[in-house]
Order: sequence, then structure tokens, then C-alpha cells
Amino acid sequence: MILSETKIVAIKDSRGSQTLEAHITAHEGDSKEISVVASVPAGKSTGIHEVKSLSPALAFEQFEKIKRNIIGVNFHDQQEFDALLIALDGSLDKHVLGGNLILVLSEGFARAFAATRDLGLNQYLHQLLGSKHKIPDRFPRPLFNIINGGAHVTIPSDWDKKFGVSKSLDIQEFQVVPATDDFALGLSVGKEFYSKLGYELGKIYGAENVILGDEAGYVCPFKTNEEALEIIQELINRYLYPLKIGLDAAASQFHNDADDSYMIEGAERTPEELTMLYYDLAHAYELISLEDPFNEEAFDDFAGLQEKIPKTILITDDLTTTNPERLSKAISKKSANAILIKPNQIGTITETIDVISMAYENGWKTIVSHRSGETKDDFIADLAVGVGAWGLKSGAPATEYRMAKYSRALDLWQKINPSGPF
Ligand code: 2PG
Ligand code: MG
Repeated sequence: MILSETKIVAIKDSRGSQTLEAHITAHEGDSKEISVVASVPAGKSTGIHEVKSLSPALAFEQFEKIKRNIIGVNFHDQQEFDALLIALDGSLDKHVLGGNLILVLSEGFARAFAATRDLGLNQYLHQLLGSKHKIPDRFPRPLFNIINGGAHVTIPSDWDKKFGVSKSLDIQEFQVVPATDDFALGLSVGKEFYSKLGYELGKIYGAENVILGDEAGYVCPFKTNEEALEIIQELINRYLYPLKIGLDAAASQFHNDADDSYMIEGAERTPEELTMLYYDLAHAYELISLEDPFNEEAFDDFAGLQEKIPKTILITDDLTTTNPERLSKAISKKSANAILIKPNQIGTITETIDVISMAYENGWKTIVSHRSGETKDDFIADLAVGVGAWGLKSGAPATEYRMAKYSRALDLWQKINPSGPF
């Protein structure tokens, strides 16, 4: 495939920050030209082992330098294109060209390559992985982040005076996960639950004290993590919703490197004490999944917890950063049984697919995830469906940035199940 024209522009993400969008025109042989667009997100609770991003201004400069290596060149496959970008960058953390510039090009290339072959993006990504590993025959479950905490929240300044609440909950994400394989049913239950929860929180805290965090989950003057968990559990029980509870602790955010302790709900805990806290939560709320319960270097603490709560899917995010060396270490240490996949943590689609392949090779599940600062690009929905991920994490079932991914997954679900009732 030859890229005849490629342009990079800056657009605003869900937080109003600038990010990159690629506009690519390409053709294969004498076929007619196709045009695609791709854009990339940005995280806030980023892991230190993620590739580095550049500001749009610096990314434009870098793009000008490499343009001639890309435009007008005939690329035979994704791997060849991505390998060129990796070589042009030449660094380990992609700080030269910027992980964001590399990924926006890599995703744009994937979209264009699929289109020139009349393949859906999900089918194309399926083929990329299928050439390396057998793909699980499953459709991803949505992980809805319905209450936001941690770095994804700005607490209103008057809440300290009014409620004695000056900081967000320590746990970053309180999620509900449908207990059904039917994606359409799961999405519809998730939406209903989200709106019921909003109403319920309004009754408890006053509608004016129910605001939204970065991922469209609710934020209220909660005092403890369990207060939020209790409200979710009670509502599930009251209406018998087919929903399970999941958490992303994003524990690096409340970890103290100096003495390897965790500051949670005003108390300092050792890794052992925190393990017991998770053990209790996992049993009390029958947690289906738990992400990043410890700091991003705590391979052994993850492993200890994994042994204690075998029924909960333990997910690594900042620990592994979609990076093959980090995943390999986590596998050998038996740190968890599932990895969060974020293409922008590693920078190319080829490397993302390789990490997914390594996860499957070792019996791990994958959960494809958005970032807290998102665009309306729905690439990750195709990725989750294409690679048979166990989950698709895209925030609350609300706002166009989060819904873009769930809606695309719904379209793909309905193609496979055209006669479903939802
Ligand atoms: C996470 C992500 C996405 P961020 O920790 O899993 O929810 O957050 O994009 O801020 O790293
Ligand atoms: Mg996370």
C-alpha cells in the first residue's frame, strides 16, 4: 500500500487538551484512493514504563522530518510500516518521534490497509493476531467505570467546608461488568444502571453534588471507598441487575516509594495490610476483577494477592504498560492472570498485537482499554473484538467520547447477532 498523502493536525481531547489526528490517503496498486482518519488519547495516571509523548508542536516538527520516508513508499504490511517508525525513532521509549505520533500513524495505517482490502478493521486486526496465535472465540464484556476517583477527579473547592471532603476517593475506578456474554444486553443494562445510580446518588447527596469525573463516572462527597461500593452493591441487589463489581485501584497513585507503604483512607498500610484489605473487599463484594492493586514495580505483591483471591481476575496496567519485557516478567512471577492493553502505552499496532499474543500464549486474558483523555476514535473497539479480548474498558456508558467505543462494539455485535432483541 502506498500513502499518497498524510497530514497530522491537532484536535482537542475529552479534557480539552490537544492531541494528534492523522489524515491519510492511500491506495493499493491501481485501485482507487481511500481516506481515513485516526486520533490518539492520553492518560493521566500514566505508568513510568509507558512510551513518551510529544507536544503537538514538537510532533509536527518530527513528522516533517520523516514524511519523505513514509509518503510515496510501498509498504507490504503493518509490520514493515511499524518497524520503519521504530527504527526512525531509534529510542527505547519512543521519545524521539513521540509515542503519540508513532501510534497515530500506525493506527491510521491499519485503518487504511484494512480499507484497501475491503476488510473491517476488526477483521484485519483479527488476521494480524491470527497469524501468530489462536484467538479466543469470545466477544468482549464492557467494564463500565461508573464512579470515578483518584487522578480522574477534581473535587469542588467548597466540598471541604460543606462535607469535610477535600480529596477524591483513593480507588480510581468503580466498575460494573455485565454477567452476560450478550454485549447488547450488557450495554443496555449498564446504561440503565448508570442512570438509576445517578438518580440514587442525587437522593443521597443532593443532585447538585453529583458531578462527573474524567471518564464520565459519578463523583460525590464520598468519605470512604466502601461507601461507594455499598451504594453500588445495594442498587444491584435491589433490582437484581446481572452486574458484577470490578475495581481499578491505580495504586501507584497512593504508593509511597520511600518506605513502600500505601496511604489509603488516611491510614498508612504495608503491602501485606493492603493485601488483606483487597482480600476482604474481593469477598464482601464478589469482585469480578481488580486492576493495579499495587505499585507499578510490585510484581511479588501482585503474585501474593493473586494466590489469595483466585476467583477475581487480577489485571495489570501500570505494572506491564503493554510492554513485552514487563509482561514477560509478570508472567514468570505469576503476578496476575490478565493484562490491560492500551496501544498508546507501547506505540505501535504490531507491538500491541505481539503483547496480546504473548498473553494468550501464557493463558492470560486481555482487556483492551481507553485512556482518561480520549478522542472520539473507536479503534479500540475493533481491537477488543478482533483479538477476542475478555473485556473492553471505555469508562461510563455516557458522553460521546466513552460511548463511541461501546457503540462501535455494539455495531460489530449486531453484525454477528442480527436478530437479537436489543
Ligand atoms: C487506567 C486509565 C484508563 P489513565 O488507569 O486504566 O482508565 O487511566 O488513562 O489516566 O492512565
Ligand atoms: Mg488502570
